[in-house]
Amino acid sequence: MGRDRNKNEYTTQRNQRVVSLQPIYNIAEICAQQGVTNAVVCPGSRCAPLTISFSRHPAFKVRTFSDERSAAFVALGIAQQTKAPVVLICTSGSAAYNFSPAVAEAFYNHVPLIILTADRPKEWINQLDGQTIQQNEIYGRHVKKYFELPADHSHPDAVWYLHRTINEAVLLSQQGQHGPVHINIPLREPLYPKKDETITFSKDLKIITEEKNTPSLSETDWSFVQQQWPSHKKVAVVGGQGVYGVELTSALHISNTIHAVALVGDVISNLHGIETVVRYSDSFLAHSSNEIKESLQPELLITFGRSVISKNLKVFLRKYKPAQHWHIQEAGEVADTFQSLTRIIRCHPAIFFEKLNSLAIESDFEHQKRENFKSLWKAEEHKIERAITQFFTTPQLSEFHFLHEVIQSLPQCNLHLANSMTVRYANFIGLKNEKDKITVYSNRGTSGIDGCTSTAVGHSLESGKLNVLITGDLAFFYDRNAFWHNYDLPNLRIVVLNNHGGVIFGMIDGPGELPEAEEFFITKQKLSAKNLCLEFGLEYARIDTVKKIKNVLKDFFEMDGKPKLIEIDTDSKNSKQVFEQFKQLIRKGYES
Ligand SMILES: Cc1ncc(C[n+]2csc(CCOP(=O)(O)OP(=O)(O)O)c2C)c(N)n1
Repeated sequence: MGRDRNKNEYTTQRNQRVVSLQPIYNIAEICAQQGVTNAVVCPGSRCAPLTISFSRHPAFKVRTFSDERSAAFVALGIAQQTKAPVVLICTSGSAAYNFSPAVAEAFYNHVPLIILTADRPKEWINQLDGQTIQQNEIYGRHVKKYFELPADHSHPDAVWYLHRTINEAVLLSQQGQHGPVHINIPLREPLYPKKDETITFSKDLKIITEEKNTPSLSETDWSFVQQQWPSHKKVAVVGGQGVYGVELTSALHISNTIHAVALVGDVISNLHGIETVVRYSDSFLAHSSNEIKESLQPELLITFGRSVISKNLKVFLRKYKPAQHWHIQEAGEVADTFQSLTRIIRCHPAIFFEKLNSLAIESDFEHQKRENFKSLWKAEEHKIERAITQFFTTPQLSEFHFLHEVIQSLPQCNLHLANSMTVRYANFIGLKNEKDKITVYSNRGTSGIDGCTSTAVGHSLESGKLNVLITGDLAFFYDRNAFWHNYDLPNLRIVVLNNHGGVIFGMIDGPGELPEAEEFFITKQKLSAKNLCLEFGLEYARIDTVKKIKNVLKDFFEMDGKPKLIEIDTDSKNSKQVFEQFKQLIRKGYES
C-alpha cells in the first residue's frame, strides 16, 4: 500500500484505487462551522475515519460509550441540555440498529441529532461480509431525512454532494420542529491513518447558512382570533410537554389573569412556576361527576406543546369537546390529540399569547363570565390540593409517600422522570410554584423505559446543575449501561422506587386481575441497586423504615463530588394498596 502524503490519499496495491479520506474528515469541520460542538462516538473500525476526525477536531467535545443504545440516549440528553444538535457516530451492522430507540424518542420529542453511521460500500451489502446489514433508511420514518453519502469521492461533484449533504442535514435537524437526521456513510479500506499522520481539515469548505425565523402571527389568523374571541367565554388553555422560556410563561400568566383563561398544565409542561396553573386535572377529572365535567367543558380550547400525561384530561376533552380548538405551533405536523382540532395557528406560542393579551378586556359583565369558568377549574384544583395535603400528612413506608417527600425537598435542579408510574406519581403530587427553578424532563416522545437513565446522564454531563432522576426498578435496571463509561457524574442523584416489578401493570385496568399478571406483566425481579452502586462508584442508601425517609434526604442533594443513589425497597402489593388509598380519598371528596 502506497500513500501520497501531500494529497492525503492512499493507494491500495491490489487495485491501485486511490481513496481519499479528506472529504470524510471534513464532515467534522462542516459540523463545527455549523456550530455543533458535541459528539458521541461508539467504538468500531468502519467508523474510524469519523471517530478520529471528530476526536482530533478542536471544536468538539467527544465522548465515547460502548453500548450504542445507551450512547444514543446520552446524546439525546446532551442535545436537550445544550439546546443544540449532537453528532452521534457508530460503526456498521447492528450497532446502527441499537441507536433506534433513542432516534424514535428524538423524533417525537423534537431533539436534533446528527446520526452518522459508517457502512460498507454498496457492492458489499448482502455478500456475507462481516458486520454488514442493510443500513439504508434503517430508522424508517423516525428521522426527518435520510441521506446516503457516496463511497467514492474522486469526482468533484461527489465532494460537492457530500459537503452539501452535511450542511443540509445539520440545518434540517434544527429547522421547524427539531429532530434527528441520518447520514449513512459507506467507507472503503484503509480506514486508519498512519501512526504519525496528521489529520487536517480544509478551511475553504462549502458552508450553507440559514436564518432561523420565528413566524409571526399572520394578519389572517389575528383577524380570526379577534373575531372569534368575544363569542367564547369559557376558554381553557392546555400546555403540553415542553421547556418554555420566560416570554411564554409570563404571557400565559397575564392571559390567565386578565382574560381569565383556565390554564392547565401537568408536570411535564413545566408551567408549574405559574401559581394559578391547574396541575391536578388528572385527579379530579377521574372522579368528578358528569355535572361537574359539563361545567368544565370549554367552548374554546387553546393548546401548545407536545403530549400531556394526564389520561383523564385526554378522555375528558375527547368527550366534552370544545366548539373550537386552536393549536399554536410554529412548524411541523400537528396532532389532533383531543379529536377536536379546528384551527392550526403557525407562530410561537409566546407571540400568540402576547398578542392575545393586547385584546381589550371586556365589560365587567362579560369578563365575569370568563372569571366564573376559571373559578370552576380552580375550585376542583383546591379540592385535590387539600386531599393531597391530608393524604401525605401521616408518614408511611411507601414509594408514593417517599416520592412526595423527595419532591418537597428538591432544590433547584433538572428533574428527570422515568416512564411508568414515576412520571404519573409525580403528576399526581405536582410541583408547587415555588419550585419554579426546577425543569422537568421525561422521555415522553415514545414513553419507553429503555433510556431514561442514559438521558439523565447526558443532561448531567453538560449541565453544571444538579440532575435528579426518579425511576422505577425495571426502567433503572434496563438501562444500567448508562453508567458503563469513564465520565464522572458528581451532579447526578438517582431515586429508585424498587417495587421489584412493573407495578403499573397491577394498577391499570386490564392486566391487574389476570392470572398472567405477575409473571408476564408485572415481571417480578429481585435485584437491588446496591450492587450496581458498588460496581460503578455511586454512594448508596436504602430506605426500609419510615424514619429513614427524612434522614436520608438531609444531605442527598448536597454537591459533594459523588453521584448518589437512594433506593426505597417496597413491593408491588404495597404500592398498589397505597395508591388505591389515595384514589379512594379523592373519590370520597366527590361523594360527600
Ligand atoms: C422499551 C419499553 N419496553 C416496554 C415498555 C412497557 N412498559 C411500560 S411500564 C413498564 C414497567 C416499568 O416498571 P418500573 O420501571 O419498575 O416502574 P413501575 O411500573 O414499577 O413504576 C413496561 C415494561 C416500555 N414502556 N418501554
